[in-house]
Amino acid sequence: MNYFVRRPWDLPQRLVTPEDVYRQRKLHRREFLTWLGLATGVVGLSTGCSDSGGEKTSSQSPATSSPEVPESVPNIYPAARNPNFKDYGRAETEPEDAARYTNFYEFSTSKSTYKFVANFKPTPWAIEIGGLCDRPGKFDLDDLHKQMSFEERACRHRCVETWAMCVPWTGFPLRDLLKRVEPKAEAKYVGFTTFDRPDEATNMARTQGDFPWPYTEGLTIAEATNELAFIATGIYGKPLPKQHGAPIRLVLPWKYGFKSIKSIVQITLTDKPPATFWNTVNPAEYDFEANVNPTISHPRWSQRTEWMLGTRERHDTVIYNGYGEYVASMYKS
Ligand SMILES: Nc1nc2c(c(=O)[nH]1)N[C@H]1C(S)=C(S)[C@@H](COP(=O)(O)O)O[C@H]1N2
Ligand SMILES: [Mo]
Repeated sequence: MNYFVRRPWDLPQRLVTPEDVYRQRKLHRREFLTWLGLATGVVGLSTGCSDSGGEKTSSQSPATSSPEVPESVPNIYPAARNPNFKDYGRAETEPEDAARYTNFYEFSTSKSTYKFVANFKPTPWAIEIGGLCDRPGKFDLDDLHKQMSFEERACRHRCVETWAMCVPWTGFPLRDLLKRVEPKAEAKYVGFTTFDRPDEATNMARTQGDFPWPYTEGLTIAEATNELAFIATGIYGKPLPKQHGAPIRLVLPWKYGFKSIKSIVQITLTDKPPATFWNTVNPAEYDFEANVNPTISHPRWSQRTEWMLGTRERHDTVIYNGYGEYVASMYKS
């Protein structure tokens, strides 16, 4: 239901540029940023957005509606691009197109999650790593920024819903982090958990009991230590905007997007497959492995093709999202 109580600071709906209008106009990057500048507060002060299922937007800072840099920027930018992931084989997605169409259920079931992230506090941040390892510990993000070796990777991303994007992530291979806790030989799986803060994430608060919060994901140890499994703290040469999973997330370009868990607070090494969010919600539609595969239809739609954020260009979907040379050997049974 769309409802809102008009307060003096509420602006009429017509002052809010809806996404489809923005798309039709195909605004230039510069124009768009100007628009954002002019619109400071407009997006945030509006309520009852048409695509938000009646969710109310709280007051927002303009930074949350754009890919602009939040507060303090660690001096890891620009990170050198890894030559193995130099380009996409397709056009890069415009930062605004990626930032304005995101999945982050903790904040909203709409794609406009950037409108709902104002109360989320991604600093300070730490990740606890434990389970079957010899050196469990808590890793502060500020320390990781100093200690890890950062690189940039141009990666294709494919959501199970058939949208796709090509974006440059900044971060480090997941295996570089796992190495530091010295996994035991019995560790066969790696589980990941997102923050559990309903006070900062309204949809999480609203859907307690309906969804198995907090969001969780998992990989086999072989997948987690594959060169392609990446931890990102940045996108487009800047720290992650909140809606992209600030301040630290997973990037698994050969798997459907839901595996690439955002805003990670915990990593656990286990000997059994960990329960995962979407697989728990609907195992018939979302399997644990979830490798991109055009020949296996989702029960409700085909996976043969995909469309790019922004341009809406269609492409044939490729097995393992085109990353078979890195990962196919893991799935030969
Ligand atoms: N914690 C958390 N992580 C998440 C999600 C989510 O809802 N919550 N959505 C997933 C889905 S379905 C996709 S496609 C990607 C989207 O990443 P992006 O929104 O940064 O493009 O994040 C994944 N990680
Ligand atoms: Mo997704």
